[in-house]
Amino acid sequence: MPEGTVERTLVLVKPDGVRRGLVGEILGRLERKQLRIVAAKLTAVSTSTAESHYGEHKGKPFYPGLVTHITSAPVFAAVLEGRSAISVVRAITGATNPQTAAPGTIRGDLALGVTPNLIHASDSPASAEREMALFFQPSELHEYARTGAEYA
Ligand code: IDP
Ligand code: MG
Repeated sequence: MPEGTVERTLVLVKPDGVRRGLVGEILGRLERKQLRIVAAKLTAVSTSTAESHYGEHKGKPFYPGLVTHITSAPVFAAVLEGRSAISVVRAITGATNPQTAAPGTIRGDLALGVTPNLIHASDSPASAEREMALFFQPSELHEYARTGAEYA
């Protein structure tokens, strides 16, 4: 049994991932790690939601471009659940800059730029709670058992 408590984390396939047709590839990598999709939807991100979601970056040089990017086309939002899901999804996501992200990670293998780096993944339990509430109502989160669930 892997260590760690069961956590939920917010994943966004960013507009570049949706427009490149990589939603299935990205979610598939997470599902194959036995993370459980407990919520998912294609949704437009309003400017106010983008500014709240990325509030910690307000004032940084890349912030305006980041808000423009995340609102430029729909995102595919999902909540993934599993043991140590927050750190496990961050590891599969890879480093922010795809030029230095490790091969085998989503960004290392597939991303083409720093702002359009395909995926957002929550970085702490507090961030996950805040970000999940921005994108999903409690009624949109589902409970079920996965079979063969190493990380369930
Ligand atoms: P993370 O997504 O790996 O957690 P953060 O530092 O939280 O990275 O930055 C949030 C997002 O802002 C990144 O995923 C990326 O899209 C964008 N970003 C971060 N740093 C830069 C930069 O130096 N140039 C352009 N975009 C950046
Ligand atoms: Mg971050």
